[in-house]
Amino acid sequence: MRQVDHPAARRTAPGHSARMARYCLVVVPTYNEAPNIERLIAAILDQGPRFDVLVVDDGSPDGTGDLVAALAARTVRVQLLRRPGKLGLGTAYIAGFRYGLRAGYRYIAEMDADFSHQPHYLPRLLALVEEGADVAIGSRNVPGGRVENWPLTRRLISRGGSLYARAMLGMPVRDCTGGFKVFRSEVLRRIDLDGIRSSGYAFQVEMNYRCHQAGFHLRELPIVFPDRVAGRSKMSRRIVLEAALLVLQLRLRPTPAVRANPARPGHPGLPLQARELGGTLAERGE
Ligand SMILES: Nc1nc2c(ncn2[C@@H]2O[C@H](COP(=O)(O)OP(=O)(O)OP(=O)(O)O)[C@@H](O)[C@H]2O)c(=O)[nH]1
Ligand SMILES: [Mg+2]
Repeated sequence: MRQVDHPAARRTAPGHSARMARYCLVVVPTYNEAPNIERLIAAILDQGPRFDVLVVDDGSPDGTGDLVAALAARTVRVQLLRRPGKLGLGTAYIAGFRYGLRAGYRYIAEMDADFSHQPHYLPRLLALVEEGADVAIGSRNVPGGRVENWPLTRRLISRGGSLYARAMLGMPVRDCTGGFKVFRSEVLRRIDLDGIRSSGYAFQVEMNYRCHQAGFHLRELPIVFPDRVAGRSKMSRRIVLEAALLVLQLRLRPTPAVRANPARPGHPGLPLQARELGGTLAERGE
């Protein structure tokens, strides 16, 4: 099976010039998303030539990785990062972000594979960062945004969790736990990704917090968020608890939001460092 982890090596493929090289990479973490993934990738590519897709698959037993590998063999716009087992959502995002930085993408997006994050919002999220925001967040909790087909308990956990995180951490974000976002690459270079240990909802809260602390401008786009259409949820009580504890931890012991930058003091962006961008997943213990 082909593992595609050096897209730059294939950039000279015939027909490649028609696409907009390395503009926005959409990182999609997957674990057992075979019923969704092909349709999702097609829908993302349909949003226009500015969007490429990177699937970060954790050895899904249902063959998700093989489905993506077949698509990746046909177009450079689809890329696949395979990890040997279920290593967690947080490290999957980080591996995807590093991959996008290494490949030189200008914008890096993240979204779930289950169609709760609808691909047609991607151009509008991208427009927000093109127009000056540093991070654009697909939000269920601003006017015009909503969740569809979720049971009351799940709505309460989601809404309550966002209110709690916002109040405790003073973040100007109404949907703190959502994972449908577009970042300016500079933001991901500047944030200390090595310092992020959390997964699941906690990962989203921590990223928002660090971005806000670092002075980046976060904007929310109202989205309609339907429940997943196929496949199984990986949500658990543990994930909710992890997020609740993380908020307390950040409140009590705020950690530096950004990496030190002796080379360019006072500059909002950091030069790419060979160690960070060249390290393999194995070296990083993933
Ligand atoms: N690579 C990787 N992806 C994961 C892992 N856990 C979950 N995912 C993916 O992360 C995305 C979000 O997971 P979901 O199960 O949809 O979690 P959720 O959106 O909070 O829960 P539902 O609303 O019930 O779907 C999906 O695309 C999953 O396939 C993991 O350990 N590794
Ligand atoms: Mg989901």
